Amino acid sequence: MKQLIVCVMVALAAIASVAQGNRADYRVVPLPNVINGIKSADFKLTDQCLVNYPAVNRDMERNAAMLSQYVEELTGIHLSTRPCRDAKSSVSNQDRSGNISLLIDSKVAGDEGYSILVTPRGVEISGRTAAGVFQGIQVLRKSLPAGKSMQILLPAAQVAGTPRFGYRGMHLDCSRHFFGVETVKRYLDIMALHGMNRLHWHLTDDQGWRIEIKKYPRLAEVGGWRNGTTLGHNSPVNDGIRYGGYYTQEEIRDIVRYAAERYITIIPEVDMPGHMLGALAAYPELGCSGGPYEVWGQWGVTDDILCVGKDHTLQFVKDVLDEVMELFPGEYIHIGGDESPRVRWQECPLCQQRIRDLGLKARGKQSPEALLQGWFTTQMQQYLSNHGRRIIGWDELLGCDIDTSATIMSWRGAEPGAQGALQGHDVIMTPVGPLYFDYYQTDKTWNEPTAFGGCNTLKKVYDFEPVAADLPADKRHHILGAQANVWTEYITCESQVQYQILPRMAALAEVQWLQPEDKDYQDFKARLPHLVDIYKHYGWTYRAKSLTQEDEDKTDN
Ligand code: TNX
Repeated sequence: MKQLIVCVMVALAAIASVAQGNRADYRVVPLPNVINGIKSADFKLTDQCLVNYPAVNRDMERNAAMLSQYVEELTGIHLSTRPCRDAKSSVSNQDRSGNISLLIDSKVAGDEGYSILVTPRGVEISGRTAAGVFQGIQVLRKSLPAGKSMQILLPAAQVAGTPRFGYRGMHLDCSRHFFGVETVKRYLDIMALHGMNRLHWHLTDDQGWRIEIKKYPRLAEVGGWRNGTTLGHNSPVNDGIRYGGYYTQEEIRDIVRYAAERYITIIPEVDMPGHMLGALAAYPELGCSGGPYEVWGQWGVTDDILCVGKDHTLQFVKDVLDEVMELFPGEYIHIGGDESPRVRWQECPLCQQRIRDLGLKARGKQSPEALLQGWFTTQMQQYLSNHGRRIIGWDELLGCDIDTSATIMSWRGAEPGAQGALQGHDVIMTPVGPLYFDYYQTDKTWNEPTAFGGCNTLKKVYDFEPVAADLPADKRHHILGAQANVWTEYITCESQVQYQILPRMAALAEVQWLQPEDKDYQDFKARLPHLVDIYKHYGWTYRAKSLTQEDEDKTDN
């Protein structure tokens, strides 16, 4: 009897939840450009619905499987997928009825634009490309109420969007702390949910070399391990615990594939000629003094960098780049170029000989050594360009006399980026303020996990404008987009990574997708809790205090 009563109560509760209406809400983050309600009945999403896709299209087949997986993860409703083949290799009207259909439609605006049409008869998610359809899938996914249900009502509407910027990035430093394959994949999942499409993967640095290079096995085996890590902000205390790890080439291929399935391109960074202690520890002959060197257990900038007076060093870098290019098919390779002190070069007979051979003479603010870095960078740029690739470098490269085919990542503020654009460089905006997500998200730091410093609040991220107001019209196209950087000196585990990025990634997503006139912080804050429900549903860590009004920092006002 008792059991029967419980069953009846459970059944009543289920009916009540459907009766209340488990309704989708298309006002997601980032906000679609168009949400036009249609006066008509809702579409009922149940496990009777199929996800149709054009049979001949492999990408659309995967999109369909992904949509089905998302819906099931969020709501428990299982949708089968179905390949369709009408005369135009698409989905016939008859097949569309009662179902969700994924469609390629050349009329949808933008390479990654999407259009969603919901009527009582069916749901259509269209894009000019499969990547656009995937963005539409993310919007539909985010519109669903998270939690078990039997039926979800989708209000009849036309919803559409196209991103403002083509480059919508996140960065992850896996050198200072190492994050395994599953963590990187989850990072990509989080990016996909936020409509982002570029992962800048920082793979090498003074504190650890993290990518297997077959020709130089010691890079990972020796350069991938340090004997201990300083505690706190370079305190005199070192934990003395051997720390490290690296990705095998097979793991990298797996991650690159996983990203591509989510329409995310990975841009690997091999930082040079500075931030190279990992490599120097493995192959000391690559440095000016010949070593010995140790993989660093502290943070900061070391004077020990690659010796570019030796031809051997150049050959080494080219060999490494050969393997990197094989692993990463995207157009861009990031070659760093930041924080590269030149004191070793000033003292190194081989580097000085190179300067003389090249006839490099101080020019204005540029020392011969700065020009030597420019020469080195240009060598690598040309090497990559001969292989059909382009370089990205940190904004220090602007002082090194490199040509405008290099794309500049503006990190020491937004001004270097604007300067770079004026000179004709393409630019990606990643200024420390407010796009360093390793910085604190509040000025009340006492209850926060240790961070690098700074104060990049949710609101500051939201208010960031990548294109300087006074940038001339004919230079504005050089600003390709924006990216947040996640340096991991003080970020030791996955939940801390997630805490630093969520919900700031949501604010960045609106910077990347919306036109400035369409942004509205209060409206964003009202839409954010639903996205956070999805974070919770997936068990991701986020900074809950950023959701409440009370926590807004005085620095915001
Ligand atoms: C500067 S951004 C660096 C990194 C540090 C970061 C800490 C850049 C090109 N270099 O090496 O990890 O600051 O926020």
